[in-house]
Amino acid sequence: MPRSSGRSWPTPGRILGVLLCLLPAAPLPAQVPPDLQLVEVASGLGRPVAVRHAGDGSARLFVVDVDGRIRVIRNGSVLATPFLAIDGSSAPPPYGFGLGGEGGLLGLAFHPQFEANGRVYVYYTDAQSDGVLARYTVLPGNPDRLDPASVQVLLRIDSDTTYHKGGDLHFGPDGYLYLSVGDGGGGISLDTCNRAQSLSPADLAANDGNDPDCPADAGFTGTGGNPDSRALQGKLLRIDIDAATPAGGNELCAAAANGSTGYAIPADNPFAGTAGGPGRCDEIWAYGLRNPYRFSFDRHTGDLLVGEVGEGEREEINWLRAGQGGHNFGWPMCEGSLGNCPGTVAPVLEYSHTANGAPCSSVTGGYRYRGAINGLRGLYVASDYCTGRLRYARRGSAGWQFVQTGAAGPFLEHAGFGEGEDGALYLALIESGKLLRFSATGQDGLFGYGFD
Ligand SMILES: [Ca+2]
Ligand SMILES: [Ca+2]
Ligand SMILES: [Ca+2]
Repeated sequence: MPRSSGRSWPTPGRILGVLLCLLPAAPLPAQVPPDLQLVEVASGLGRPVAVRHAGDGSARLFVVDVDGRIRVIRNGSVLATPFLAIDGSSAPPPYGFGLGGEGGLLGLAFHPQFEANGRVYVYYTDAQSDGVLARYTVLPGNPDRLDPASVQVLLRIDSDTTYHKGGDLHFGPDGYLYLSVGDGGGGISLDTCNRAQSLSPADLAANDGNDPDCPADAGFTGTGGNPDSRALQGKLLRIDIDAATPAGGNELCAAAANGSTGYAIPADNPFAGTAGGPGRCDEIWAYGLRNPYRFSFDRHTGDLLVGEVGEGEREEINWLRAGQGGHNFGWPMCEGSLGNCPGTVAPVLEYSHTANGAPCSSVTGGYRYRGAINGLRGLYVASDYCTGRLRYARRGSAGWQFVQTGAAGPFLEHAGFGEGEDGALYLALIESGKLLRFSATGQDGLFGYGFD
């Protein structure tokens, strides 16, 4: 990665559960199990950045290759035909699929009722580096393939650079779809277009005084894109994809010209309608983010943890309790706890770019572990794309704190995490195209996930 801060790709059983509920809660571990190891479970996965399960009891894993493929791992084998192959010819118009800078296929989420409706959501960048949220449906009779012809574009976000794309996608425990969007700043950038702090289109800077890159571009608006979508950058969005918004006046910043969208706004979004002030984009759940590249939900508590890639000083983890939105996480006035940003929400975890003598830093947000390894359960696991150092954190009476930092690992490899249906935790290696599983043979066993 050429910059120390931006993220850029290298060029090239129920009964047991009842019993467990009667037991006193185990204390969170103070450190990771001594026999914890990363075991390779698959290779030949392209350039993976995310891992998902379908929640349908199939135990399949789906690996997102940033180059536009989603590969299926079934019974330990990578299927020859991808779940989805999205490229310049198969992606819908106007601009297909693109791989500039930090772009590509970035996010994947399975509908909570996927087993019944076969619906899958992806987020990618097009050839103009603008963001696209699209829905696909599985081919009838073949749950290992998506039907390319089923594609429906739900939302497009104008962006002016190839950097700070965010792009992670998850359904929350509330059934709504959450999408992280970076500020679109170009490489090292202090977001002088004010995208991350913009709650309404009127808050966007007309020009940043250096480059004329703040206004919407004609290629986007000329193809039906909503210029107000620029105000969705540097945000976490929350939308209801099981409903639509009819034509008419509204405050949806990615609506079509007549106001309609293929999604609706949950009534308790912080800026739904005139909540929080008139004109503010209804899609916004939280804001003040630079590059919320990877985030996750804690499958037990429903809390949301966001890995926020910093600029030149700090990497941070932001925490939202289940069902709570409207947070301003401070960017660009603050980077981590550095800066002056009264009234904003500080990260719960952060580390310096010079920690452990690191040559560079770029946090890769992970998961709060809820798998079968007793000694790891309840710890939040993240890594760093530059240093390859795994970090483990616990939440105790004093709040969140790191309990262990791993040794330096492979450079530019740790690009994304994911959970299996059983709660197993996986790490994707983007350069070598491998998938690793967290394992600790001495501690796997009886007390499977479901107990905290
Ligand atoms: Ca654009
Ligand atoms: Ca509003
Ligand atoms: Ca922050």
